[in-house]
Amino acid sequence: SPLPVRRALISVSDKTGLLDLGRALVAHGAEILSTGGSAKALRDAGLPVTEVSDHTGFPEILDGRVKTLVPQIHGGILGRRDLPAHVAQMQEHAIAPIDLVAVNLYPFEKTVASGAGAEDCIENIDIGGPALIRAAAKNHDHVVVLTDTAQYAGLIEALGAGGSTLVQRRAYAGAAYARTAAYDSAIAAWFAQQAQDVLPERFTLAGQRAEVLRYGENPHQQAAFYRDGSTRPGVATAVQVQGKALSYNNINDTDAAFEAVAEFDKPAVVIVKHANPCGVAIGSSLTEAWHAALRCDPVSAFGGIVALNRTLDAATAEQIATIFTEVIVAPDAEDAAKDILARKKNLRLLLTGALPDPAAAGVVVRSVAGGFLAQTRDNGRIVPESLRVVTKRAPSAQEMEDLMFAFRVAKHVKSNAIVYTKNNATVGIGAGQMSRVDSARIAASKSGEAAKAAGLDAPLTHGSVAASDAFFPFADGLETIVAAGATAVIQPGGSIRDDEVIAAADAAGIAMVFTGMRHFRH
Ligand code: 93A
Repeated sequence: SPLPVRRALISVSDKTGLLDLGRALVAHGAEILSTGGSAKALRDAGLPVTEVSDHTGFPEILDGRVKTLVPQIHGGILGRRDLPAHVAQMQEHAIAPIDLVAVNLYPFEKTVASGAGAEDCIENIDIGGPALIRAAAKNHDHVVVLTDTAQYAGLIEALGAGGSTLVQRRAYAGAAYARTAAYDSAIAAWFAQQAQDVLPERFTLAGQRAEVLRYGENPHQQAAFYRDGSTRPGVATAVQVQGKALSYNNINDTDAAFEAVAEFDKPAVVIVKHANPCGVAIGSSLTEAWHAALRCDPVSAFGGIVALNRTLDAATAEQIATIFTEVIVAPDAEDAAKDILARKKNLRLLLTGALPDPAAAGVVVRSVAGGFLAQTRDNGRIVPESLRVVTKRAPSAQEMEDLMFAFRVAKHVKSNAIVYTKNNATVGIGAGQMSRVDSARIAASKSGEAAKAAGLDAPLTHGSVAASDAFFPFADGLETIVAAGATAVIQPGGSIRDDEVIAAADAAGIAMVFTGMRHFRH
């Protein structure tokens, strides 16, 4: 017979669907117990809720590390309602039965994916959540366990029919153990990766000379290209289909362009000059992305490196061939595209076979006088969940998407980097300036030039969003962006003058989010 819910425990990090679930439980007469953040969200929506700490008489302690790890809670979940001894013990210890547990865990996987530091990752290892889930799943004869927001609708429907069925509870219990197993294996994988000594005490650079280059950055410098055996798809492993030999600068720029374009899932084009993007766009097709990327700064794009994240098609090849381009790099190219480019004898076409994984770990090295610096690759990637809105106005869904794009581009622009984007394309890029406010100004004025070239009167930055690769030390950089007409800004935050910068954003009525992650690139 269907099992009703008299008492439910809700403790969720992902609050999606929380209120719907809460309302349905209350409507069917259930008492809701809940932890800090979840309880607040329910209470704010006007739903009656009892804090777990009030229920147990034991406060949340150790910064929330111990919230639900108490006998009143675990006894309430694990007690067998069909065993008189269990029922008696629960009564003796004033343990009230809990019939439903809805938990989703601290976002460990997302925290790792965002490139957060070890301390942050460890703090996001949920202990109480898996314990609740495993307890409820074990006692699924008497308790429903929900571990996925997608399960709420099914449970709400069941409540309407008098309660959950055993078949349903078993299915949820199985899903619960699958979830905690996946969660723990993600944690184990993270530890395994941490344990690798990527920067050993003795570091030997080894490579095979693949090519003696005509010269280095300048004609009076000698140069050679070495491969280190890495299989990462990119300039070192690519097949050159046609064109002159690559130069030192070509290789460096191609690497920058291809690493940048691999960041995007949608069809994307990155045009690079002197190791900086001068146009980046995503679109529904490569042709669309190409035109949008070119519009950003057509003057600089002359003699540039073009990277694409899809098989190069004939239509796009035809368009790229209309302007002078040094290198085109893509995972692959259609035969018809190759035929079109074959007419341009000097143009190099590089095919890599695949895209590199931007999130993959790796080590990058650069030399200084008397030694070299090594660091792990900047594989940090922000995710929407890691962003914090700091202004009175929150970005719209569209602005949020644009901000994510802009920040991802900024990661590949030399510091100080300011990137304005609009409609999934950069409209102004300020790179490599010694002051952030100069980068903001240059990017805005470049955008004005691009607008003029396109025959438009309004600067393309009007109604754009802007990304900064690092925090604004003063409000002036932010004010420059506001003056350029941007409506939303994304930046790491963390300046001692964040308050001033936020106040300037609020005064202008724009939205701003903090990423908590910096993307310096020097
Ligand atoms: O820090 S914990 O491991 N210790 C606990 O006792 C505990 N109880 C629930 N994490 C714990 N939780 C987790 O808190 C849940 O799994 C859920 O992800 C989160 C909900 O917290 P809040 O309701 O305060 O937002």
